[in-house]
Amino acid sequence: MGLLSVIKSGLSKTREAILGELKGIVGAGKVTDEMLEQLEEHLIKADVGTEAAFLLTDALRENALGKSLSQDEILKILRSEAERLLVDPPPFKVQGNPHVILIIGVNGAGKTTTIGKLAKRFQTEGHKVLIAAGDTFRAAAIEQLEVWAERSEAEFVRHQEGSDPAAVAYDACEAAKARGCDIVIIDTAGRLHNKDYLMEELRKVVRVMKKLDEAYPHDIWLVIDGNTGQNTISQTKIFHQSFPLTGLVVTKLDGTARGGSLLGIASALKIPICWVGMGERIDQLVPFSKQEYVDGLFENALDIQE
Ligand SMILES: Nc1nc2c(ncn2[C@@H]2O[C@H](COP(=O)(O)OP(=O)(O)O)[C@@H](O)[C@H]2O)c(=O)[nH]1
Ligand SMILES: [Mg+2]
Repeated sequence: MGLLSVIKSGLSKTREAILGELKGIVGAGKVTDEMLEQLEEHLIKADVGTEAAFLLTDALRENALGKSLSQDEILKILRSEAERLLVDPPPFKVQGNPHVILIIGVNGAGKTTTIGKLAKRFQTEGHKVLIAAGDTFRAAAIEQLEVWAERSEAEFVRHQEGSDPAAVAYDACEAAKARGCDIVIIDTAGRLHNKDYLMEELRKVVRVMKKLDEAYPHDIWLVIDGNTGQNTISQTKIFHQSFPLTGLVVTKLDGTARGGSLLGIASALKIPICWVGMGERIDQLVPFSKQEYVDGLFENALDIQE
């Protein structure tokens, strides 16, 4: 499956949630205040977030209030406002030798799966990747990552179940140098942002790595489950206060009707969405692109390109 089809089919439920009812609201006669109110309410229900819903509706108010526009013209205005709310992430660049990426997030968000997908992608691009089992809580978590290491043909570092994740991270960075790897990706146990001891454990991981190189980790990516919708925003803010996040990964956009939440996330947080998970398979992680995302939501351009 090509990239565009992955995005388009992944967003199908979200597209249905946003466009289905929306087409019933707009495009029947003049754009009125009442219609705009209905639209705003609908967008909030579709989990676009209150701020983004307001901004989208407002763009229509400014451009179209009192005018008779076709449905397509209205969708075009919404589409370009949606695109304006989003930012493209900076392209990924290896900044260190090795470049170290720490992956964090709550339980079940998709961290381990994302690491497998990233490892595969980076390996395919010609990098030599090492992944490290920093989730030492359960043996199963270590084994799960080991399977992804095999699939992606990445190097793998693990300690025993119950060992100190900071020691795993430290060893991983050293091993990467010894084995000539240029990217290290470190898995961590799922943690709630409101559990202090777990946050402290993560701080230690960062602190210990910095003993090797002050620049480590170059990236801290928070993985969030796309099903969580707007609820993820407060969670992300708290993580961001403790750890300077350099990017977000939003997973499970394929199974959810709440993929519009990316608009809310982007307008509420100044953290780039770097990757999106569009399925469980190894090739179903795609770099976030605002244009492809918006095309996926509003159909049009994708149909032409395919
Ligand atoms: N449909 C779908 N499932 C995903 C995606 N990413 C992860 N998952 C699934 O979510 C579940 C939890 O993933 P896991 O990587 O173990 O989460 P972790 O606890 O954060 O490490 C697994 O069943 C994954 O297959 C995705 O993009 N789409
Ligand atoms: Mg995991």
